[in-house]
Amino acid sequence: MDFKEGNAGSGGGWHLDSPHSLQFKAIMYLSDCSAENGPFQLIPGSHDRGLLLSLLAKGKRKPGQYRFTDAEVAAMEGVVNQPHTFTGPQGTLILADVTALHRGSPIRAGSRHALTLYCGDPALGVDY
Ligand SMILES: O=C(O)CCC(=O)C(=O)O
Repeated sequence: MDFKEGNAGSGGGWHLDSPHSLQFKAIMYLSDCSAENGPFQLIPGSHDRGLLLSLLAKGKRKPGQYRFTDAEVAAMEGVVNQPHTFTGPQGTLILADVTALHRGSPIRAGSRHALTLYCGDPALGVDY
């Protein structure tokens, strides 16, 4: 991905891939990744189903909602943790539970190259 004014980053903003079935992604940076060029971010603990239910109960998430604006994530303050940002040199491999809230952060400058492997259980209808 290259910098473009107003870009939402890889993955198109904050989302979770599924709250129902276990899924993870393996992301390898093919270029150095700093805070500027779109590092992967994940909110620790946000895979917790109890937490997702408490967000529903507090009206901070709609049933079936998988995508969240920055403002919606900011409004979750006190319910979810601060995002963790994964910067690293070319060759860094990230294994992420993407039932948690995550995104590639918006690219502020330059570009980011990465290889992503989507992993899930075909028995649960996740057939990548
Ligand atoms: O590439 C990234 O940093 C995250 C991508 C992502 O979450 C997606 O493609 O759904």
